[in-house]
Amino acid sequence: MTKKTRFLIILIAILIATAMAPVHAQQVLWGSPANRTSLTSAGSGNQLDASFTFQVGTFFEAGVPGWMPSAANTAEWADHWVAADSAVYHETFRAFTGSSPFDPALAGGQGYIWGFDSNLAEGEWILLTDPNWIFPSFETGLKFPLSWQTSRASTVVVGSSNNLPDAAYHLKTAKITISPPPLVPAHQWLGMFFTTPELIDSLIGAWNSDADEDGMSNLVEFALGRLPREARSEREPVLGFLESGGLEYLTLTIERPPNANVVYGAEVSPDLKTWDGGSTHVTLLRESPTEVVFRDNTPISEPGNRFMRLKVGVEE
Ligand SMILES: [Ca+2]
Repeated sequence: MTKKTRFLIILIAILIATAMAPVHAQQVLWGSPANRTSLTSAGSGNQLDASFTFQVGTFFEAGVPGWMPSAANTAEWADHWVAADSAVYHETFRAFTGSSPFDPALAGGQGYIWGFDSNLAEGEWILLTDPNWIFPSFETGLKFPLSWQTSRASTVVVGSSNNLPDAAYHLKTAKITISPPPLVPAHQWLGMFFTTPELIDSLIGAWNSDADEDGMSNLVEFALGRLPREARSEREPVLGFLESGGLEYLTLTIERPPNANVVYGAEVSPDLKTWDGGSTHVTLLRESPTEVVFRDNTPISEPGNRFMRLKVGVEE
């Protein structure tokens, strides 16, 4: 009896358009003070970690900034939100920091800092703002950066904050239900993990480079909700089997981050040479904000081997 070979290959596809930021425009430096304890709603001992993303941005209504978020309308936030910059929570420094380039579309908008657990369809959030946080207009003529720090925020829409030096925590997220997290734009995700010189280094910060040498490109790490600079064996695609009508088929299950604008596909092959995709060869069994499952249309009980591979695409 011939032993069936099951194999998985990661394939990448990239669609990228780049935009140049205007020179000399006013930046916003934003973040939180270092070495302060920040917690989830579970409280003491449950510190924020690298699964938390923070964004600076504003809420739009009918094409212009101005929509008002509240604890009562969290389900609508993601639809109104435009992120100017994204940052990952740094576990060692217990803080996050970012630099948002000037964007004329946001000029005059109320600035917010939104923190959220980026791999959950609904999870732990915090949203802070301050009356002084207004996205700059180029016309102001100011060239020096603005500074928006969570320690200076006067309003916390969900979650809580505390600035006393001996407080038990600085930031504390709140449990949010039935509300999707915001998208993390692909180029902002790269900027969360790589410096500007690294982004143009083809061995480190390019989409098809593998900075942590774990066998997955940065693009695949983005598509799977993994950390591109830490070779942790988590959130890997899983090959499985499904019995249907007395026949057994290969399946491929992807745990997807709910806030990445990624297109997922699967291809199948009898020999690792010829690959076929599309509905003739592969069935999309299930798709949810946190999972995608594909099935090979050819049963593994037929003569020969069957292989499946994941194909991901991202448009910037
Ligand atoms: Ca990698």
